Amino acid sequence: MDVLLVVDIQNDFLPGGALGVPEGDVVIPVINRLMDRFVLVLATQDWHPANHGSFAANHPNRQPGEVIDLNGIMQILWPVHCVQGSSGAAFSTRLHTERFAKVFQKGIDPEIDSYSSFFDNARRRSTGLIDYLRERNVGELFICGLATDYCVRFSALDSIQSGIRTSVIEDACRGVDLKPGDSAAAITQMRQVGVSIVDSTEIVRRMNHR
Ligand code: VGL
Ligand code: ZN
Repeated sequence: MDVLLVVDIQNDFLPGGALGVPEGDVVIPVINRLMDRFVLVLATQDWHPANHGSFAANHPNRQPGEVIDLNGIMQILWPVHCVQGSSGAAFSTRLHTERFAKVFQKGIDPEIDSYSSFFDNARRRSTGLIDYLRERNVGELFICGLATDYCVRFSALDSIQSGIRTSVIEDACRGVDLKPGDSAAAITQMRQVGVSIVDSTEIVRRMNHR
């Protein structure tokens, strides 16, 4: 079975949000259209406690964008975002969330960040997504959402590494681009390890002909 994974379409990642991704909102109608084409749609939600170690505000004299060592792992510091239960952590109301069969939350442990939908950044704790996909005999995983250079990228890399056929729907993703070109580099890296980079129109067309 083909599965669509919708990554982090939360208010804080949309323009005007705490960690607003440029043009992040334009992917919402694209994703709504895509969801019509999949029998199984899954989602992820960045879901941090207020004391999360990835927040610059939780480290004295640190600013967003700076890099620190967080329990042995390189950590980019972010503005406070996606705090559990806050409106910023909620999915956009424009998104057809009623199509989500299950939501996998990540970034819950204050000691470690989790960009990937599968594992935390130290690959210690699983979100349960890999078992869920294997139990349902996933054929191919199609990934879309925010942000291309973080959660989409690390999810696609873990998916491929787990032996799952993986596509990233490029026009249904947008990146943070902390450094200009980060998203383009992420696309190149994903392609190099065997991720198919596809366009939503291609998917919608392909599925129409089955
Ligand atoms: C993300 C930065 C921090 C993402 C999450 O969803 O790509 N980026 N937390
Ligand atoms: Zn986060």
